[in-house]
Amino acid sequence: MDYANLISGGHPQALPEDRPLMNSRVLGMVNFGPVFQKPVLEEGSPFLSLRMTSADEKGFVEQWTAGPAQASVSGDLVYAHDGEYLFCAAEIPASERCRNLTRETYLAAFELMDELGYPRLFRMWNYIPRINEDNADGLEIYRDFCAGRSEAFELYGRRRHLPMPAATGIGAQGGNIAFFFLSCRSGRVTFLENPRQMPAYTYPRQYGPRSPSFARATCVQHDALGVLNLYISGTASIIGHETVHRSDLMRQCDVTLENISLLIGRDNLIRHGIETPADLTLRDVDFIKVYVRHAEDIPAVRRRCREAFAPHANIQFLNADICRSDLLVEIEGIIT
Ligand code: 3HB
Repeated sequence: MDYANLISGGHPQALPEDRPLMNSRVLGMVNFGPVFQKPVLEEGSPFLSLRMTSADEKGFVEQWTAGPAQASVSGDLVYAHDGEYLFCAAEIPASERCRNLTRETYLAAFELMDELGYPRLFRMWNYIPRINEDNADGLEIYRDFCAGRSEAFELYGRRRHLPMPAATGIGAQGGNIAFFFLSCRSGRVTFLENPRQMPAYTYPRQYGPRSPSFARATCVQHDALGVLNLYISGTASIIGHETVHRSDLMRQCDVTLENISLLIGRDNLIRHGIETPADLTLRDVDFIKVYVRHAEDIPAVRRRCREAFAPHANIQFLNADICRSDLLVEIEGIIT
């Protein structure tokens, strides 16, 4: 699968007018800009706009492309698929508590994957406004969201085994909760954990009524094509299950980068039965998103990330709240 991160002032790249409506190579587009718009089909492709910047920031558009794709809408789900990959985006409508609608929307998404024949869910992104604020019952919105998501995995899992994918769960500056995900038909998928982090789905009760449902990374392999892609979840300054270096931005950056290095390092890949021709390091990570809680911290985080990642790596920095109020930075990326 190709991944193109188009920088176009917060608006999708103009698409050629002669593009056949049902034969686009665009599986989905996500705008990281100043305005939220629920997923729609735009020019025949799924398009979601997240409020992730202030009004005067440029933002960027992420475009997922694959083979000739068919796009459609089913209830709240907007999706496209090409025979191997499914991209799907959804909004979770606003309510005083999001648990039930999160569960129902997730279940609808799982059913769509099943119906269309793309059961191997490998990467999800969840954007959650007011993530660290309380809902109507005094429960943090992220924890409320996690409860509904976890129920969806549990309920669906009774029918068909569905391992938890790599994911991101991060704040948005407005709009409604929205998610998008990628699943595939025949790729070999392996879900990775980090040797020095407790799996998030086994976090103790202190972090909420139900644990977050995600793996630390997913490896997707198409052996016949010689393709190996590694999707790294949102990663932060957590060791075991605890946040470390609570108010120290640079130390949080360093632990986060170390966590990614350990996750993608040879020992951990071998532990998960994955063989790569060469050792993977931070220099191999691309399509990076860095979420920074305080806008004024972005320059320092940018400098640190520019040193750590390859000079040609595509890195986007976003000012966003992170799922735990003591986390200051979170980093995700892809190795292709
Ligand atoms: C999540 O809840 O899906 C999640 C949250 C994070 C990092 C990765 C995944 O802060």
